[in-house]
Amino acid sequence: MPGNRHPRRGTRHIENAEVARILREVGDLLELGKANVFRVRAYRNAARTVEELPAAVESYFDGEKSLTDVPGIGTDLAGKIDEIARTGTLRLIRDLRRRTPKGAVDLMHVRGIGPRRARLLSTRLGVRSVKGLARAARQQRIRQLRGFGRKTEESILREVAAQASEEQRMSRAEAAQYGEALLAYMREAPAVNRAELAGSFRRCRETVGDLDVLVTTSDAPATIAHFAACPDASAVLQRGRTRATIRLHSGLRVDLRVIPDRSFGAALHYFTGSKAHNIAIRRMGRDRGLKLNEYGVFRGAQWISGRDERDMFKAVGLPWIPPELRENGGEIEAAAAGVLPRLITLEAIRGDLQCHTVDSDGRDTLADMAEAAEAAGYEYLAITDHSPAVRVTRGLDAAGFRKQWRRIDALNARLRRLHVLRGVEVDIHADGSLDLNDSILSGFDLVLASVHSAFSLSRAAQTQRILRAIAHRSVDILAHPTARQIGRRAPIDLDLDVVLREAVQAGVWLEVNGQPERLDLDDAACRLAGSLGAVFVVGSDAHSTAELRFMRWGVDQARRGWVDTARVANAWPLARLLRSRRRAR
Ligand code: DGT
Ligand code: CA
Ligand code: CA
Ligand code: ZN
Repeated sequence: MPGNRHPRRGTRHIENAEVARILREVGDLLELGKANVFRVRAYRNAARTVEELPAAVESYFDGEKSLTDVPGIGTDLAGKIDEIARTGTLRLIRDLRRRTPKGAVDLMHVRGIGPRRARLLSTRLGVRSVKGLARAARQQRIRQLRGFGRKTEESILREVAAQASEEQRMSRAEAAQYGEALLAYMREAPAVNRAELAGSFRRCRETVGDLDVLVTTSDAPATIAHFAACPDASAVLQRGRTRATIRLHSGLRVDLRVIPDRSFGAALHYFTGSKAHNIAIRRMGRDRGLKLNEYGVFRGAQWISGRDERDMFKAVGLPWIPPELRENGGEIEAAAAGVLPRLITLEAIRGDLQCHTVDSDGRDTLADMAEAAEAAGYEYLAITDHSPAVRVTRGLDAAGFRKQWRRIDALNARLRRLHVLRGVEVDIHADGSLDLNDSILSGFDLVLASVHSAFSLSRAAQTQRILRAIAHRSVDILAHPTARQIGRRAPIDLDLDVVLREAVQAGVWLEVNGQPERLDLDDAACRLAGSLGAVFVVGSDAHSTAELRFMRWGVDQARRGWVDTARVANAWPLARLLRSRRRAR
């Protein structure tokens, strides 16, 4: 990890995600205050940039490197970020909040409500929260406002209901920042021996409801006090002798349990869940005359084991089952039969097969991306810039790609350990045709095809569209196959079963995209594809060198989908990968 992670004196540690959250709130508040759009956008872009920094923000204030060297961050923003890092907040945000109608920021996060409507709802109807908004809609008060009709009111009610369920959950990538920081913080406490994250986070679910932290300690009261005093906590919701719950400024709740040393494995198993998995394992124990709980394995009143998580499985005659599989979805039967998959790991990944450069919508150059991939230990990297149809991203045309190939050749002559592949992410038109013609497509080492438009075609039309793309002989990989963006865009309506079967039949590999908001295919689709005999590719879809690390999230999602290392093309050596491509067969 480059850079110095030690905060300078006078700077408390703050997560990049927290800094980003504050910058985003400034953007929202400015927009509500009718500020200049460029100023609003500058804060939102800065939030994204901060999230992607390769090191903690405070490491940018100790001389060696400077935040102002980061594209998009000028001296003004750098000053603001410095203030956040020093004080945990911003004077500006306090001023803005004072001038903004209460609750308006929350209202703006309801789909269909922009700053103008949020202001009106807050000032005219006195709506102060999303709950209040739902109440006002049910009482049919919203339709009485000018510019709001009955239809708007109904759609607001639907959105609030839909968001109520998903908004409570945080994406895995964001939760990871808070969770890992909290673990480090808990491990600093003198009495703490072990600290681990359990729950849905350990099972690698794509979102988490809350975080579950387990610790063993020689001094439970001191450890609980340390937890409650966490600088990231906005409230202590519960506090007992062996457990406590806090809420972080981001809204994320964290449960802490203090565990006796000899029960650590039992508690880790219990609090990792899922509940359905736990119940099934406990039942197996009961059949053997054993009691299994969060303290251990018992025969009658006698404690037998539970120090190590393996003890829990051993007690019921099973090998250890990876947390990602623990959903009582067949993992217990597979373990009993000795046919658990050898799940793909980050270490097994030899290269990345999707990334973008400044030649389309990436933020770093071809050479930068290649050098970063080499530094990450990869053997190969496919550069897969967009084709022209993806207009917002300024894709490359045939001539542009030919020029890029010459630069790739020159790069390959220079690089020692990494081989750069000539790739492309070619757009699939609404009718299923591709955005580049065969004469250029045949010149690539690897062709990814994907959907970036016409998301709302009928199921039949959408399925035909993808089938037609798959039938195209130059397509090697179907990238982010459902085009969903978590919390923003539903998956396209597809007969996934038919599409996956056809892809497998044609020898088209299926991507598991590691962008935190994509994670596409998702876990269930991976499992289905795997059962049909699919070959997978895990890609970061990096748009900067920092985003090459998104491989991690793709691997996690693939693991949840039971993906075996042997079935992942980019875990193969380059020669095998090239030989096995659809076009080579
Ligand atoms: P989440 O937080 O909604 O993303 O999902 P989890 O799985 O982290 O659920 P959470 O935080 O409520 O509880 C953590 C784990 O504790 C859960 O996966 C299994 C275990 N657990 C919680 N309540 C029960 C229960 O009533 N019975 C059993 N057997 N296990 C439970
Ligand atoms: Ca949880
Ligand atoms: Ca919990
Ligand atoms: Zn894409």
